[in-house]
Amino acid sequence: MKTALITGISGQDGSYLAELLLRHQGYGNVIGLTRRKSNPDTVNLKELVDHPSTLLVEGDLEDGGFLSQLFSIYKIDECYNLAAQSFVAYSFKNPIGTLMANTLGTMNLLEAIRHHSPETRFFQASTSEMYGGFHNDPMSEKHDFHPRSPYGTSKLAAYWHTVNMREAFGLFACNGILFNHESPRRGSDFVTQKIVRGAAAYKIWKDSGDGSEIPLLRLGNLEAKRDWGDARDFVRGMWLAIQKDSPGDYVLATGIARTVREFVEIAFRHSSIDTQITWEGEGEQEIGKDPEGRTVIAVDSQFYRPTEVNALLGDWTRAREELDWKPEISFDETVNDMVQAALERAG
Ligand code: NAP
Ligand code: G4F
Repeated sequence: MKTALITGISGQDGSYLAELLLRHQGYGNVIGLTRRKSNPDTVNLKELVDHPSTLLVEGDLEDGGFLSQLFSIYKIDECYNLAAQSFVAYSFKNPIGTLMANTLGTMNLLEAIRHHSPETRFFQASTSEMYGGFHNDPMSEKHDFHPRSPYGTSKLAAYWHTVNMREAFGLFACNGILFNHESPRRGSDFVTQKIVRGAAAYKIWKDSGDGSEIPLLRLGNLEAKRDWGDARDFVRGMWLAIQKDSPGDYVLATGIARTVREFVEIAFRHSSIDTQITWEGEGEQEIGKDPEGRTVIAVDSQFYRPTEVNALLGDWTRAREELDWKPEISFDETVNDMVQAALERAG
């Protein structure tokens, strides 16, 4: 039975991937890399902490010596590198920290594999942010990269390092070029989670009728377009990529893009919230109102980015043809699950 190492197991993708490997693919062991916290938040790890085949190991991707030790002690068949400083907006505030985790961290892992466990198969969580949004047609593995944030540049270096380790030393090292993917486990800073939690807070405020101040959802660029898939589909694609006879790089996407504005309208229209948003004003003055004319959404320039990726749309033909992968969870199901989870959390 196989042993997998998942970095970033406490994150959205890491936790779903661990559950997939243990529940559906019969892995003997999943080793999860976690960082020590003074107040551990194991919400994503609920099903994993007590699982007899899960081993949570405390450590940091930036500690190359620790990673080498890990690969010397355990026989690891597959390594999924999902750990990252993954928030694009924060990468402008902390570019060096972002590079340390995302680029140096990936290089540390690949060095540990190269020197201590060259048979380990390696999957790198690369990103559609590497494209920068300059292409008008759906982006495939053949399109050029032009990152627009320190996050994007850090991930691009890690992408090419992964390719180089494959070409230079014959490692089984593959990249998933992942377009945005969401779920109830999405981190609270990302726009979709912010929106569904905002919608849930509005609904609870409306139902309470207690005369308190209406919760205001502050957002940045409403026109940005993203190709939003579901994390539970994407972790299956990661697993399929590492099962191939030979390593390759694969776009995982849905091929449908929507604006942030559309996401807001859809989330608030959800049957549990049942609110039609109408818009007034323009740019930084724009607001969204509920049917009673109350301001529910305000555009706030603090959420604009110094450089924006305006639109991302993926072409996942190669993943369909070579991995037999396809997105199975519809956009509506993802939004529905996220709204329900946000309501439960807020309630
Ligand atoms: P996430 O929820 O933000 O999780 C990131 C994980 O990385 C967390 O477990 C975090 O640990 C861990 N981490 C951060 N820095 C670390 C370090 N220096 N050492 C060890 N662990 C560290 O991210 P996600 O949405 O699951 O995404 C998974 C991967 O896919 C990331 O690499 C991301 O960049 C990439 N990606 C995601 C998307 C998407 O739409 N979700 C799209 C393209 C690419 P803590 O819990 O301690 O913070
Ligand atoms: O949800 P976001 O922060 O995700 P973003 O920047 O697309 O990055 C995510 O997807 C990447 C793949 O393409 C991953 F590599 C990365 O790790 C991460 O998972 O923002 C989406 C869009 C942006 O255009 C942003 O400017 O929403 C816009 N936006 C508008 N208002 C906002 C907000 N984003 C955030 N986070 N918060 C806002 O209030």
